[in-house]
Amino acid sequence: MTSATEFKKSVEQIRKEALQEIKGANELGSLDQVRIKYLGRKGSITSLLKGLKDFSEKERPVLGQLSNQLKGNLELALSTRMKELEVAVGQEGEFFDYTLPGRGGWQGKHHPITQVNDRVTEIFYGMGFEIARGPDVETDYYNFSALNFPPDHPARDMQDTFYIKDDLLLRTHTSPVQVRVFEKRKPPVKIIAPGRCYRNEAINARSFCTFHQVEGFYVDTDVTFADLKGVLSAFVWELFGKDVSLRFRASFFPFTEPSAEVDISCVICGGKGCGVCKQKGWLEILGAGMIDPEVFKAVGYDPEVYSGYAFGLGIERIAMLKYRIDDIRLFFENDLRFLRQF
Ligand code: 2NM
Repeated sequence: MTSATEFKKSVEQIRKEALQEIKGANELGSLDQVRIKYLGRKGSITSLLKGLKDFSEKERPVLGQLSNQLKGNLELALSTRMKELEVAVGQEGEFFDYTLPGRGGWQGKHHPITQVNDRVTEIFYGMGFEIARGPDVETDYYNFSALNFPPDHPARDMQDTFYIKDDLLLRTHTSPVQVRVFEKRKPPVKIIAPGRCYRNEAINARSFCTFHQVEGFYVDTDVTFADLKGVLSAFVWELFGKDVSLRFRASFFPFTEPSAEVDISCVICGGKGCGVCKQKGWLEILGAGMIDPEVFKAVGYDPEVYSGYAFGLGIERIAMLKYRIDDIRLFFENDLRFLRQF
């Protein structure tokens, strides 16, 4: 049985010893031993608190408060010392191998549509075509009237074209760029116009509200349909290889006469017939023709002096064939799991 005075003495004694040992601990392991010695289940402070029950009701609160102060005191000293030792470990003890090679960053890439657009553009550039661009927002004149679309042509319907105002619309093809070039320049002109187009169509695996076109034309004093066949054949063979055959089918466009749709032998099955070409052995990839005299009249070229060909192709269509993609919407979702494959 100890007296209150003796109890107070041993509180001070424990405080002195414990603080000294905490200060003296030089690594986290020995510091933890100090913690166990004083604050552990069988530690000196724990037994001190247990001894409180032997004191009178009068003495107990004062002695209890003293013991709790001691406990708080030591806990603070322990955690302070622990932080000091942790910092020291980080600065001196931990092994850092600065000869290790760095972790490579992510390599960015061009979107597959950009890649195909650049390739198509490069091929025509190599055949002497200049590159022209124009605005995405166009007037009815440049998008339709100057290109010989009659006032009641279905493409002019709200159902097919995104109108901004009465006379302002999102271009449905890149042909208005041609009209702007014709207005500014005199033949010979040999130009391609790559760019984004917009159509108010029902969205599905095959068609989307926006897509990319490359259109081209050549106007001079004696341009013929044979020149058109030559340039398109050279383009197809450069893009898909020499084994591919071309087929020109008669067609209709308001801005060309005669007009043709150009098929290539199926790049998947080689022409035998498969799911991609729907057993036909042929794939449509281009529209083309000789520029209609009405277009020349609209821009002030004399159709008696000049002739020219024009053609247009869809970048998404070519990218889908090249990479065997069956849904056009994948190009516009920007899902990295898709884009990282190109
Ligand atoms: C196509 C198909 C056929 C075309 C015509 C013209 C212009 F302005 F010179 F008359 N530009 N593009 C044309 C002709 C476009 O795309 C399928």
